[in-house]
Amino acid sequence: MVSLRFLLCFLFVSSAYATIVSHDGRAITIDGHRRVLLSGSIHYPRSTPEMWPDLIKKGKEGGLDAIETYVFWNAHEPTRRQYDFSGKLDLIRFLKTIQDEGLYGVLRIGPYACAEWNYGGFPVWLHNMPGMVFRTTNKSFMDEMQNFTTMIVDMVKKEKLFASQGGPIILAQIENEYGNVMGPYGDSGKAYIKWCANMAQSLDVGVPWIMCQQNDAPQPMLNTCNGFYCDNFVPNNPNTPKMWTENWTGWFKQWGGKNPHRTTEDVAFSVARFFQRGGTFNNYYMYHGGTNFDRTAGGPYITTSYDYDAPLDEYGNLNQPKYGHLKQLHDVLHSMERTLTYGNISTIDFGNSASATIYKTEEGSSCFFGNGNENSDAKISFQGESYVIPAWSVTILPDCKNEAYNTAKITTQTSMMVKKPNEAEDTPSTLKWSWRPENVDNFILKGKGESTQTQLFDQKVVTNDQSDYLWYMTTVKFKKRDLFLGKSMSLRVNSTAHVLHAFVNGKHIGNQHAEDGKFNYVFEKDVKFKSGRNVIALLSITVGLANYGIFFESKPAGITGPIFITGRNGDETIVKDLSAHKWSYKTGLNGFENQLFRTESMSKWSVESVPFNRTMTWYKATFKAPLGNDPVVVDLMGLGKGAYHAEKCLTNCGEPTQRWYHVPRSFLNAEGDNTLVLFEEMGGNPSLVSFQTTRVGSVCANVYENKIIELSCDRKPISAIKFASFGNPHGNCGSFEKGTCESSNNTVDILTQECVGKEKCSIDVSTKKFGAPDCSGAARKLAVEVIC
Ligand SMILES: *[C@@H]1O[C@H](CO)[C@@H](O)[C@H](O)[C@H]1NC(C)=O
Ligand SMILES: *[C@@H]1O[C@H](CO)[C@@H](O)[C@H](O)[C@H]1NC(C)=O
Ligand SMILES: *[C@@H]1O[C@H](CO)[C@@H](O)[C@H](O)[C@H]1NC(C)=O
Ligand SMILES: *[C@@H]1O[C@H](CO)[C@@H](O)[C@H](O)[C@H]1NC(C)=O
Ligand SMILES: *[C@@H]1O[C@H](CO)[C@@H](O)[C@H](O)[C@H]1NC(C)=O
Ligand SMILES: *[C@@H]1O[C@H](CO)[C@@H](O)[C@H](O)[C@H]1NC(C)=O
Ligand SMILES: CC(=O)N[C@H]1CO[C@H](CO)[C@@H](O)[C@@H]1O
Repeated sequence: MVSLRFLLCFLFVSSAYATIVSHDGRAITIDGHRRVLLSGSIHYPRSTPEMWPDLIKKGKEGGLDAIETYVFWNAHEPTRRQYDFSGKLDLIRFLKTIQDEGLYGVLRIGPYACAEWNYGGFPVWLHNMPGMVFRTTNKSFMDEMQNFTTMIVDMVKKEKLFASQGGPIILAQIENEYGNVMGPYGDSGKAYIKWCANMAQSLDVGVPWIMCQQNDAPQPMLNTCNGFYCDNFVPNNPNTPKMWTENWTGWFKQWGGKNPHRTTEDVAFSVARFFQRGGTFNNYYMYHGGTNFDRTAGGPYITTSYDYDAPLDEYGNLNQPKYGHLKQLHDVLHSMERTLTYGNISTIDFGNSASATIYKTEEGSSCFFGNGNENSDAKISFQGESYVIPAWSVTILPDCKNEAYNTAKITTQTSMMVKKPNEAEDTPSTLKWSWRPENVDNFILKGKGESTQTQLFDQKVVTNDQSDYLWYMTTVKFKKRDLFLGKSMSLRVNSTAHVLHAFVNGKHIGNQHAEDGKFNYVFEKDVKFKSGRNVIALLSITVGLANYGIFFESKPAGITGPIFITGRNGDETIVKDLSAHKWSYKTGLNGFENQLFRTESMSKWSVESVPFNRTMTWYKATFKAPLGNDPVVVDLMGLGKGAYHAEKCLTNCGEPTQRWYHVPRSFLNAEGDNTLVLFEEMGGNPSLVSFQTTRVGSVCANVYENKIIELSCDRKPISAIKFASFGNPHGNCGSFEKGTCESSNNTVDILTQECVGKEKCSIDVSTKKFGAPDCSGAARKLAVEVIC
């Protein structure tokens, strides 16, 4: 008896703890069962540990099975062999939060991440090691990559977080999108991929490894697809299931660029199409994009906001209807898991890009009707019934009879987010500012730095990426009788500085940055030099290091020259080549060095005549945290850096490219004072800066009859019905208008009774409730807008 009980106990323990993850040509299998897996990317350092449980819970409620993340090497190992896993870098805590929510994890170790992350996740010290070449068979690189990868795997194993140990992680990734760039690496690239595969395999994690965008991924690595559409993707081995590791839910935003948007219908179409064509694993890139805190944005010129138009917005709010429409899709796909992963597949081609795919098992069949034509609806007949499939859509019929879902028909509410002013008590509506200049005299007047070289260096080499700022300074002497003195002379700088400010003899002569996706540009300004000693000071600023491309690690940043002084006396002449002059270097700004942003900083600030439109200026204000729990943003309207350029401007001209910055609640003292410190490089007006909260302002729906629609103000009561019409209303959320036919019932009254005062209400859109207006036989719909 005793031994039997012991045995049972042992069996229980082993089965409860270890999960066997494998795969065949159809799907990932978990404990022997083929699975339909829906996964979403949430990068832990792009939110805070306080936000993680809510984000992951919303992922689960949105129908996800798994959360995927990269691991960010340069964040964890900022200095060689000195590690940081604290706060939002606490990878283990993030993985345990996934586990606590009962979801699976997908761990993309890389350690190359790309991800619009500074330098693609590579540490800059790695670049500065002698003879270093990234992502090829360079021994120094391979040693460092193996060292970091092994350390991450060991940490995760120690906490028993791989599924093989009873943990949540079902898949791991080595390298990342290497197939997109590997051509120029030649045979070394091929050898490197083999080495990556062997190295990963030797780490013995007990779950499959994936290699995305890698057509020659050696077995047993699984090659997978990334892109906006992956329905035509074919894995490189019949035993590899069709997996989509990056389905882009939107796109990232760049300084000077417009707000990226990918429609809900198109995201849903691409996913449904992927499953129609035999896909079984899909990951949304991103499910929550979040924020590039600190100096983590990649580049150059990627914004701090990494919202990505994802199903959860930057602050963690539901981005509706995207979130809800995809949740319904996930529920339908999960309900068909068995037929999708075990059914025999057959297709019917109806022509004009319309097709049906039937998944058939002994127990029953499931169908997809796809219409890949962007302009015309398809009318098809299937097993004696006729169906209309709207243009560019997929209809899903779990029983091959009844339409359960169509990607183009949204029955989820649209939420309009609003920003509200800070309502904290005794907070004046405007902030009270003090200021001080950045102390630049040593540089612009004296040209004095920390080290001197007779060469122009790449910024990465000098700063080790410890700062975005690097001064390059030199002195030039002219004699009274110098030919060009007093005539038209100019300073010409070939620059790869992301932003350049130039000073001559203490005077700011101009600034410039690269345009139109180019890396380099020529800065040229007329300058009056004096006889005797002249000081040239160039401040080079990085705005995120390159994160993608062939040999991207060696793309220059900073002022790599050449630098000339030219003169005009008839034809242009080069008066002096300064490239091999004595250059004095200084990393960083005084304000950062003196930690002006620390509350305990002793530096003097002035409250007198706070300047506007002044370059290189620090501003400081204290404020109270906004009341309540809504996410907090600071509105940097009025500040100068990153504003749209007039010549390229289409919308929001003169406004900053990114106006609002997320300030997570955990950064704030809920009671007492908080301090905001700003550094304005270009010149701006801080009097327009304010703190706000963001929340749902109004909610809309626009659905055909015989559907049920739920309206919710996200845990706040619905306060009024702004618009409602049942018939053929038109327009969009915020601008609905009545059509030519409308129910005579008072639709607004009906909805007021059902919804106002409630946090959510469910409306049965039927003629029984709203009456049956005569819309000449066309389907009737309800358009409604409620105020939260
Ligand atoms: C690669 O790594 C080795 C270190 O083993 C180094 O000495 C070598 O010069 C590196 N660079 C290239 C281009 O091979
Ligand atoms: C990484 O390298 C250091 C030496 O720099 C060594 O002590 C450590 O054991 C290595 N870690 C792994 C996991 O190989
Ligand atoms: C699926 O295909 C196999 C092989 O052609 C066949 O033996 C089996 O009966 C089919 N199953 C169904 C449900 O049609
Ligand atoms: C300087 O930049 C200009 C314009 O980009 C380019 O034509 C020129 O070749 C550059 N000079 C050098 C030496 O790189
Ligand atoms: C700011 O200063 C620049 C030149 O220093 C000037 O061209 C610009 O008009 C000023 N802007 C405002 C808003 O005063
Ligand atoms: C709406 O109108 C229909 C018929 O026109 C009527 O039967 C129904 O009771 C009305 N409903 C309400 C709530 O007024
Ligand atoms: C493979 C793929 O779908 N690439 C797309 C990535 O996104 C860019 C920008 O939107 C598209 O132009 C590419 O076609």
